[in-house]
Amino acid sequence: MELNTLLYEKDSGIGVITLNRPKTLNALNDELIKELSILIDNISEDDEVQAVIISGGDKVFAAGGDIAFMLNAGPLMAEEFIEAIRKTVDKIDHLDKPVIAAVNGLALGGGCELALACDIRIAAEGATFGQPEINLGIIPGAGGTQRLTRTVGPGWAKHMVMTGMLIDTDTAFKIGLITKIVPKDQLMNEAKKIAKVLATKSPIAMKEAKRCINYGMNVDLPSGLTHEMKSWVFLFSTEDQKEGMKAFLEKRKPMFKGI
Ligand code: CO8
Repeated sequence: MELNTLLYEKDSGIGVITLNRPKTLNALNDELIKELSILIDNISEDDEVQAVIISGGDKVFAAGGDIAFMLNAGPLMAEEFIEAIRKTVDKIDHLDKPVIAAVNGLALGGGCELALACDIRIAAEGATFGQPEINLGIIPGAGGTQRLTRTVGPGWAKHMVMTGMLIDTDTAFKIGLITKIVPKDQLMNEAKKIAKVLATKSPIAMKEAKRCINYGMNVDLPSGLTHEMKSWVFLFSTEDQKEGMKAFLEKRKPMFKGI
């Protein structure tokens, strides 16, 4: 697949996607969203990939939706654009493989929303997060009022979305937007280290864990617990469950096959 706005490499079961529109600080336009959508579909089908990292390279994660592209949009074009973005961001959220956002520099607007759709977010020292759409006369449209609220709670989500304030890594860590802060030159190493840990687990248990947590955020507790119980029972029909428990008792590392 030829890519103009993204870079993609595969290394030992880990797919690394890099946003690549440096002149606009990786602003997200329709071409990037289309390419990301197709790439996620391909990754979903690729059994060799067991964990995914999304980064924006050394300087910036993404400064948000492309403002120049959106300037003259009317409601119809805005709807078309945001639907494509929403479907793509949802694909990441629903991907049956774990996704890590490795954030360097700015993750603003759609950039922050893209990171929010990932399962694990880590950031380099000096990174900045925010939903500054209110300053442009709009609101977040790719999950910023929803995933952000579910991640950090309504207090911080309202503070960020309504004031448009930007927050540093210490604050992002404190409110649970990210789970790790690392030195700038260690960001990709750390992301790969986490991805490698994820890649050693049973892909089928990983898939169920992600599904249960995502499902549980959108339903009441009894429904979430029922869903979890069904997943738990289902895993006892897999070879990976037998292998995981057998390996523990035999004091060796499990060899999971995802079946
Ligand atoms: N869109 C288009 N171009 C951008 C964007 C952007 N979001 N951000 C920066 N650029 C461009 C600038 O226009 C500039 O271009 P040029 O060199 O041609 O003048 C270049 O990138 C460098 O930017 P600056 O000169 O402004 O760099 P600074 O370091 O001075 O400032 C900032 C960096 C603080 C990031 C500043 O550029 C800024 O405030 N950018 C806008 C941030 C913003 O408001 N983001 C939200 C956008 S709206 C949005 O995301 C909603 C979209 C919903 C879709 C979700 C998609 C997943």
